[in-house]
Amino acid sequence: MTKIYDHAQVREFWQHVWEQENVYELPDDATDPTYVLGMFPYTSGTLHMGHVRNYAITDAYARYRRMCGDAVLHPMGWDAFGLPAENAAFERYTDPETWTQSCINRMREELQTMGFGYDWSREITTCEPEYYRWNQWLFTRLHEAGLVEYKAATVNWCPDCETVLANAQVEEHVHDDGTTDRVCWRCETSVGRRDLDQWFLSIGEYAEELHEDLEDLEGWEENVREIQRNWIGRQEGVEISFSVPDTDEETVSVFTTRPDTVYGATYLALAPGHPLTDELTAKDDELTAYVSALKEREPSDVGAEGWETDLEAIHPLTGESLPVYVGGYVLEDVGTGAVMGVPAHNERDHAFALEQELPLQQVVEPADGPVDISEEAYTGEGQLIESGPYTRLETEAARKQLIDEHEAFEETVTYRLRDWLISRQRYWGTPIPIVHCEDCGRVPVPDDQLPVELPKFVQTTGNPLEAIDSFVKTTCPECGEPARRETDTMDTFFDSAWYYLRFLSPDLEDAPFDQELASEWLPVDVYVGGEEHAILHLLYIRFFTKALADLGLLDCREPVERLLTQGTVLHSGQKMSKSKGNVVAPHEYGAETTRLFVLSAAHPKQDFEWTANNVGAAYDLQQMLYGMVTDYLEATTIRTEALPRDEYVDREIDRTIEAVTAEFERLRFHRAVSEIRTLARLFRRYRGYRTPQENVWRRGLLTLAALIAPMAPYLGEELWNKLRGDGLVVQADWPTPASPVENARQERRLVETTIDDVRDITEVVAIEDPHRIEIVVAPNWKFTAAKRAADFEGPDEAFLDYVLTDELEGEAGARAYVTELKERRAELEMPLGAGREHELLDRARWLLEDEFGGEVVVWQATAADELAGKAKPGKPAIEIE
Ligand code: ANZ
Ligand code: ZN
Repeated sequence: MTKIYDHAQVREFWQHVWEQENVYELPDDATDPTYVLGMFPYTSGTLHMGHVRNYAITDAYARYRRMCGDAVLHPMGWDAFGLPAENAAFERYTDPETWTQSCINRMREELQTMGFGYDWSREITTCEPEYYRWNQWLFTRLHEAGLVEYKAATVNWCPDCETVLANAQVEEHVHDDGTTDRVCWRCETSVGRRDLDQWFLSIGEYAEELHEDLEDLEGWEENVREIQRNWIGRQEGVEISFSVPDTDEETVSVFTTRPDTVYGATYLALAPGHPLTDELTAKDDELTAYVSALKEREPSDVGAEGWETDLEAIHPLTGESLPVYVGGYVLEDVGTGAVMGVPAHNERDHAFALEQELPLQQVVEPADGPVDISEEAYTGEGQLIESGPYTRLETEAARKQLIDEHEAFEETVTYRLRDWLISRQRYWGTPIPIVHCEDCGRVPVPDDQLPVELPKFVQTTGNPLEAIDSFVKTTCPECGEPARRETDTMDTFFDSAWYYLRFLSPDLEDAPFDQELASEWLPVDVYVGGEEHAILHLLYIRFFTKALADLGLLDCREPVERLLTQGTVLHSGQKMSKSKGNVVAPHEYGAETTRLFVLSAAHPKQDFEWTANNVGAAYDLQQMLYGMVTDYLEATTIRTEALPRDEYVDREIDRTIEAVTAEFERLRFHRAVSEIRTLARLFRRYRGYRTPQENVWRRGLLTLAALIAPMAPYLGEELWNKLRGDGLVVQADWPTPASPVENARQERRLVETTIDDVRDITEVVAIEDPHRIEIVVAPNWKFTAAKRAADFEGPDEAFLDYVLTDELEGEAGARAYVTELKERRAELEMPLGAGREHELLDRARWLLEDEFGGEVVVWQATAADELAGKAKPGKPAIEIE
């Protein structure tokens, strides 16, 4: 029998068996399955280490829950639309569909090689009309619900590719003279800004709920919730309205978080895109040119540039007139798009005022005395000065009073979250199901005409859809006259915002998902993916869930109960990536070794470094387990009667089961692997020491096979099969302890510290070959004292009186021991008991004999013994000769 395990030789066999037995398929009538989901991959054509890590986690958890008896939904699909497929098609003279399909086939095979157990009967592919028709259907429902808007937006535009670019597709180019340029990632042409009519989803309407519900997402890591909170950017503040004579609106509202500084306002500034700015540009060509130049630039580059208008604003409290500017630093989509300038107390206003030579008016003084605001704004709290009737009030109190006393002050909440721009001027996405008709306007395509299918691809610059007449030219669904089809396609984040629902009923033909199943099977129990999705995807999926709930399609309002964002796999200190040339392919070290390694390397949230050494350790563990099983099968001498050391090893099996189970629940697979490794090493010693006992030996090996199976499934099956000859480990029950393990940790600690102590002593006194080691358990009275001490809950002063009973006081050294207990009070735990300690140490005797040689005896001290003074509960005395 060969003792080297090679998963490549057994892989196909087990895959075949799993398929025959249908072990991963979840029937539609399953009740309340555990839904385990990994973020489905973009179809780039190859699996990278980030995928392997992500899917190794979900697979291990799914397999574990299945062995625990749950019905498990663990599906896989393809995020198959997106610009790179168009580029790849362009370079390879093919079309995006053919290209994507070949990528999918490659990746599916890679996933199968890795041994991931998916319910492939539920596979979904977002670029197929069967899927994207439901994107269109959902778009239409959102449109009906008033959550879709068509409006002008300033976007990045590449004149050469003739398309909008996402911010992430704009690169910074540094010229030789140090100046920089924003260029297209594909053709390096300078990117401009353009105002274009675009489709938006009104995610802003859900800003409050998206913010509020983060509080209850206890299964999400706090850092992800915090990132979302910042992105939503909820801010409480006040709108103050200033009247601005000689304008259409007659007033301008500003948003501020510091209404208490209102007496320090020395000007008003409008964003370049503010409606009042528009009103002015209509009458002033010079201003128009100035404003459109400003809009071309990043607001952060604009510094303190501005334009003084002829308007004046009336201060609502003093009646003074203030100049009105168009300010490059004022953001159109923050607050109201207008600010009151308080240069003395706001840094950006300060810079603007210096540049524009506007006055500084200090109105807040810090508690510890006057400050000089000529160089720098004072932005802290304090006491009001020069503020009319509010002078001398604390800033906080002033804010309350101003809001209470003036109608021009209105409390409000603003959000940083912007509406979601879903238009892309690209081919490889879901066509937005709208027809532009001269008479009827923008008409949604009726449901019975969905899907609007993508026409055959053509090679062209710009958006291929615009070049395909047969696609563009259509008739209006309302009036039947000739009309134009919308040529924008959807952002692919739309596809992934609801894909988790499609897995419930992937073949359903009359709805995007089965509502009954949804109400029973959702939310997703565990969702795992890259931390880079903390904002966009994870916000969109939450938004969709809430919007669909409001449409009456869903009855849950959060998609994911427990979220894990896994860390990055590094190589030479950097994220593995093609462009850095530091990629290790998943199969380079063997698929199963790789998945076991990525699970064992670190806490799933932590980044870790790929090193060949550590991969070797994962390989060695597999070989060790395999070798142990073949060795067992070949063993000829067998012992049946049980000795104390067998009890010890048996108990270690229970402890390991308990520990591994807890680590699986916490998704801490690295700890699970190290528990398994520890037990395997113990078994190797047990076997090497003297003939093992048949039942314990066999139970240990079967347990190891079951515990490793979710992480190394081929190996798990091999071991299981060799040991049992029938049945599958994927379908086996998760092991449970044979006896209760409530004190397991404490017991293990007793044995470990005792062995450590023996080791220390032999080193300190340099005894190479001890011929006798005595382990002496503390006398009974010390256990009595330690128990009373652990029980006691009163104040420190009463401790001695309570613990030191009359009876105990009779023992020599009792007062000193109880005093010591009092000092360690915070860390005391209930002792195991003298009898139990004795029993445990006796069972562990063989470990000492094995390590140190000689004879080992364990006995309990009585009060009279010399060693009684040294021995304590949890810490026996040790005597070595
Ligand atoms: C007056 C004021 C006085 C402000 C003061 C601050 C301090 P932060 O600073 O992050 O809390 N603001 C409002 N709308 C803006 C816009 N559209 N573009 C740029 N800035 C804008 O954000 C709130 C502050 O940002 C607001 O409070 C406003 O300046 C500025 F001593 O108003 B403040
Ligand atoms: Zn029409």
